[in-house]
Amino acid sequence: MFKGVLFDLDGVITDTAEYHYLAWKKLADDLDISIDRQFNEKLKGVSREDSLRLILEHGGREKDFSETEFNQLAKSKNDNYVEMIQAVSPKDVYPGILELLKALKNADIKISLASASKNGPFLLKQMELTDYFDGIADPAAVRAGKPAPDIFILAAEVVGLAPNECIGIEDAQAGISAIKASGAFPVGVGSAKQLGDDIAIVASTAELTLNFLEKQWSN
Ligand code: B16
Ligand code: MG
Repeated sequence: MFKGVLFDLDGVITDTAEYHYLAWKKLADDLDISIDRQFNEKLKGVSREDSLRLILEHGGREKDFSETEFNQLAKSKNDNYVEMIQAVSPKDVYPGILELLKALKNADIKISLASASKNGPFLLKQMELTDYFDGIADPAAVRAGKPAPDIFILAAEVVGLAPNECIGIEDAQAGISAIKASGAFPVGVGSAKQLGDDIAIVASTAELTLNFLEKQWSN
């Protein structure tokens, strides 16, 4: 039996992806770079700085900004994003997630956060989920972001486990690659087309029950 579950946040616990998109879209518009929802798929699970790099490359403007300007652009996107997420509340928790967290707690299975977002702790607080988490991996403390395994390795470590004792849940391609590379057992939220046909996938978080996870683990 698995001893821990490592949760991605954006796209698994709640839908903040739309706010990230709107905040990046505003920044891109200001820079005369055109991005759409399809391009945004590439930014899911990717760190703030790497996302900005991808957007600037997409617009052919990767050489146009000094380091200070780059950092200002990243800050301006985040300021805008943080303003949007003040409205996040317990109502925004995806279906089935609260029930799953309760079931995991009852079964004495460790719960850890493996989000690339530096706003993760604030979002958990807004959704009143902080107390369910035994540990939170600090994305600022890892060298390489997803698809590198670091954040999942750290998420397991902060709850005293090895990745291969844990299930990792992700909605992004980069995140599934990170889980696989860490040695944890991947479960995807989304479609096989996006995430690959070689892993367990649910179309909705409502399907993420303890029973479902146990079945996948023992298969
Ligand atoms: P922040 P996750 C990721 O969260 C998002 O999917 C990604 O779009 C975002 O750029 C990244 O967090 C960094 O977020 O700017 O708030 O630090 O999916 O890993 O929970
Ligand atoms: Mg995600």
